[in-house]
Amino acid sequence: MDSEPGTSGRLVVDRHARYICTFAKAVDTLEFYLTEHFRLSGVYWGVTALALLGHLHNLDGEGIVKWVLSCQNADGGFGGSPRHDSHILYTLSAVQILVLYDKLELVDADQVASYISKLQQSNGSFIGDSWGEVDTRFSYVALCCCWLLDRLDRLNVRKAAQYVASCRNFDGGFGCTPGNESHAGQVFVCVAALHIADSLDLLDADLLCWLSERQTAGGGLNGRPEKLPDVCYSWWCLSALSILGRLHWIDQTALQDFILSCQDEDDGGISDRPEDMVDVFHTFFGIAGLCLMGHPGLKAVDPTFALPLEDGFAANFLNENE
Ligand code: GRG
Ligand code: ZN
Repeated sequence: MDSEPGTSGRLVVDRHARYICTFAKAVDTLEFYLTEHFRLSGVYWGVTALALLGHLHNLDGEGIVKWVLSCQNADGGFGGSPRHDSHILYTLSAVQILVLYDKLELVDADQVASYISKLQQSNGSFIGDSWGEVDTRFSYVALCCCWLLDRLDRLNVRKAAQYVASCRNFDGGFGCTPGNESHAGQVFVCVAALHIADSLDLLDADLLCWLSERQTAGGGLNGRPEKLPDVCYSWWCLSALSILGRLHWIDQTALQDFILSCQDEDDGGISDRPEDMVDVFHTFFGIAGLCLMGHPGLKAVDPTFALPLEDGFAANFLNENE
């Protein structure tokens, strides 16, 4: 336990695990009702963070898997909660949670892949749901989901990659659609999408030194020029740098210190920046960022699929591309 004084400056693993478990069990709070529409992603952030902390056993996995399955709709996709309309984002969260618990066989992979393949447009892009928004986030999600389901052949992968490449800007970064401003979140989804599509040749890794410029004086990373640092960019930037073999572009000691300074050392959880309120999203991305930097006491994370590497699920994929 971390009950003794002097936790300052080190990761309070047990307290973060306790924070996530307490949050998962709090079903009568205002926050619980306000987050209903994206709960499936919230569960993915929570259970993946717990797995990376080595505490996955602290939650009722069987109950979680049953709840995930109850979010699936007749069209094959998943909604953010039971009886919510399907969206590609929650479909990926569902698939990731099932992979984490090694229960992917409980879904009909063809049905889920069919839902995703219908979202691909003639120019290779993807819409997120029946409302028609296009975003490179959805390109990544489609490729990631179909890869995890072993159904990549259900997509036009080359066209998907070409569309993603068409969202590349003069500064080397990527936006959500062609011509849109570069943002570190979009850089992650585009680099990871091109990785899955085996099309990293469509980007210029050295031009992506834009990512190294995201580190601010306090060690934290921001998502675009002139913006404040935020713990979640530790993931969005570092995962892309890790895929490109350029983690050394960042001062990792300074970034780890920044993430540690965003911990609630008493009650656990990590916030976006020092002194702010903690939340499960930043707790997950802070821990996952630390994992990418090999922080002691944490499991390794896959930068492309955002899942623990422990079970070696992606090992063959990574080896093929090295
Ligand atoms: C499996 C890890 C994983 C992701 C699934 C949803 C998704 C795919 C990716 C999201 C990528 C993305 C766009 C992340 C950025 C999120 C974020 C911090 C947005 C905030 O943007 P602004 O403009 O913040 O509000 P700044 O920091 O620019 O002020
Ligand atoms: Zn953030």
